[in-house]
Amino acid sequence: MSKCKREGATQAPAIDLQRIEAGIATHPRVRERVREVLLFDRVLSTNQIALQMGSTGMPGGVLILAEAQDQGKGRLNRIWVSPSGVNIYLSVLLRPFQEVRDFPLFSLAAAVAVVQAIRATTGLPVVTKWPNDILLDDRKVGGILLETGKKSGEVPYLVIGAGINVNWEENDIPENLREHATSLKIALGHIVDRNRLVNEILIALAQQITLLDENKSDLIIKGLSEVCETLGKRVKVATPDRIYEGVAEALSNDGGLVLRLADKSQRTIYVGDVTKVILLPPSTRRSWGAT
Ligand code: BT5
Repeated sequence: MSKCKREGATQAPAIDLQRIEAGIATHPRVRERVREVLLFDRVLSTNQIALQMGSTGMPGGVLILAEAQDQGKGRLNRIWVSPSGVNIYLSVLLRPFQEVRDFPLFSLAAAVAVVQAIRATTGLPVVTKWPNDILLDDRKVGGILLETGKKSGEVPYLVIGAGINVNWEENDIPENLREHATSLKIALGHIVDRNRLVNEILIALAQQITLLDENKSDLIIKGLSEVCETLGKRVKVATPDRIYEGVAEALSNDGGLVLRLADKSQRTIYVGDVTKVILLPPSTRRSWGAT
């Protein structure tokens, strides 16, 4: 037992390759999608490994799992904090037949799948924040990172990465994240079986990808709209060029966030970070900072 382990803390069981493979084998739809699973103790980033495999011509259908990441990636070169033995870090390498312009739909499909899987495993009311956050009690419990690549003459590849804070203890979350991050265990008060959750994610992901293959992305958008806490809220969206403020009215059929701006015009945004706008009482509203 490690010296720094807190008294009374119960250790989460390790990720078990055999259990994950057995779970895959029992679901024909998952079996069709995932033909190989690789489990690592520690990697720089599961996405990076899957991207490397893609770049060397490896066929799709590989699932990479790791117990820890030293350089877990978020979007836009951000870091995904990835401590060992408590959370889920997974990446799936795919070679979809869809056009590259439709690849972003896979990120939405993954967000719906992760929400469904967490709800099915824990009953917790997790939601999404557009575009890729998984939230619980208004804090981030997971995130999705979609990356793509193409070697000339080959089918483009796509990597769906998901990080989920499963059994992270509150005291182990770095201070700068503590206010904004949580874990399933913190909410439930007990350990969650990561092996079961990984298998539930794969089942839900296979279902969502089947919808994409059947040209039913409208059902993914509908599913995402039902669990997307951003909709109906007054928000600020920081895009690479500027900040927009408006009411998040809907998701477009290609997964953009449709904003109603102050001048009543509509704008659909595809890349950005959302923050909610807290409406101040009318007396103070005039001094509210413009963007
Ligand atoms: C994401 O980025 O939310 C995508 C995270 C994807 C991580 C997975 S893990 C498996 C696979 N392999 C990888 O290398 N990555 C994927 P973004 O929306 O940019 O959010 C990043 C921000 O979330 C950071 O800047 C922090 O503020 C915060 N953050 C970092 N680690 C966190 C954590 N473990 N839990 C909650 N928030 C975190």
